[in-house]
Amino acid sequence: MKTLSILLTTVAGLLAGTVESAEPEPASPPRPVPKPNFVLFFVDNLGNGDLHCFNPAMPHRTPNVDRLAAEGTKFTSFYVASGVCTPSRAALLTGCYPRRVDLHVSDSNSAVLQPLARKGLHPDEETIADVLQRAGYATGIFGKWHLGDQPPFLPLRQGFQEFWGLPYSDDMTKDKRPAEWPELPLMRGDNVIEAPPDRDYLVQRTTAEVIGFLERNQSRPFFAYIPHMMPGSTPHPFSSAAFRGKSANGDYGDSVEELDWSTGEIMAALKRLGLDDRTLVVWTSDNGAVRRNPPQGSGAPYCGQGYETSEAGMRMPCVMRWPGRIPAGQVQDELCSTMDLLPTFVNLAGASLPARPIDGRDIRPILFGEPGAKSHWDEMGFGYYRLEQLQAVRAGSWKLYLPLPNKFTALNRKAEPAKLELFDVRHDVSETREISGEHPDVVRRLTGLAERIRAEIGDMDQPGTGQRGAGWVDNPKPLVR
Ligand SMILES: [Ca+2]
Repeated sequence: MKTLSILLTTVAGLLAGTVESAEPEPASPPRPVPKPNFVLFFVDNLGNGDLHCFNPAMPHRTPNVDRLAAEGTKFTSFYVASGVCTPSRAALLTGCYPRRVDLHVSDSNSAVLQPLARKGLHPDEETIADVLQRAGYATGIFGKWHLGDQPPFLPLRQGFQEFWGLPYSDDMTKDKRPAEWPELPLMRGDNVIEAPPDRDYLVQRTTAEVIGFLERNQSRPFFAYIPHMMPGSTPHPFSSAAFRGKSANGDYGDSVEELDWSTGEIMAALKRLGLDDRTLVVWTSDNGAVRRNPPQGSGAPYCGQGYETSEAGMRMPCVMRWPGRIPAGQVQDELCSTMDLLPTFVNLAGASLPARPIDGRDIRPILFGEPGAKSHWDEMGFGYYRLEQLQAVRAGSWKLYLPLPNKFTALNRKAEPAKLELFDVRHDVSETREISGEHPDVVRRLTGLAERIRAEIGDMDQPGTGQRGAGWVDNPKPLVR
């Protein structure tokens, strides 16, 4: 009876609507935008100059990433939160400075976690996978984890429903420390399935695993995190037989060309499944290309190399594609960071932010190219850390290198005095003109921002008020005997 009466009322309302056509139509509420899928490529040790779309002079070829850039937006002031693997990955997944979650240094005070580290990302930290899984997403990681290899720290404890890949870097092999380290473990879920795997085929197999995940989850929203293991940390990056010797840039170029192939295969799978227009694809790297002699990767046009707080170390090539939402063929130079992805994905997915403070902010207006969209980092300052040391800060166009009596110039904490320097890294991207003398007001403002970051996140021996602890275990055990 109740149903009938509602129906009658509705019919009456509709009839009334047709007669009163002179009345303006009530504004219909905005149609809810369907939740996008997220596909996040996070390759290892690849510099800004290593993609043709960011550096046409690079001899190896990247047509598939170039196509993503043509169909999406290139981000030219996109930063990772550290120049090395573990802290950079911690920041990406938690939206926090590495030092906030205590992964800026390892258990042995070195730059990255090594096999059997006692430390890992605290299981209580909420990752992108945690927040998206709670919002109904399927979550999978395919590639390199590197946030702790002990059972409480593995990906399935951090919001991922599926894991295929390595718990740490592919160069952490038994031969380096035969008495302590196990054979390189390839894992599915919590289990080691091979040790050691043939590293030539890691990119190919990762690609197949990703495509299987997309096919299995095509009818629900998903988050595919693809931290490819290449080009990685060895002087001779690996690639499969189909790519070996095919590039004009040696082993390094071969491996980048295979990463590009992988991108093309995954995009083709999204198209085949009819998902590519409802998928936000992000393609970037965990830190800049490292120094090799002769040189391999490139940070062009920036100064420096991977592992540092230089622009080449932390300013990454980044492409984002989402047809109809992210403008095609555009270049976006607002300052963004991997730390912004978590809160941005949260809002796109209708998910909830982590309970504890994070450093990134929702950058949807920047992604969508809205006129006048500004970076929150311009107000807060973006801090460049190396190990436990705050070395520089950027806001707007300006990058201030802090005056430091003992600036770490290497990962082993070799240090030397460094003077204050100011560069306009938006217009002078190669940092050719030091201009602190011309802009004392800018120096003062950025110095103040550095003090705020230092107070909250910490610096050297000074703890920050916002720091939280990492996870620890007492008796780490090898994943394979
Ligand atoms: Ca790395």
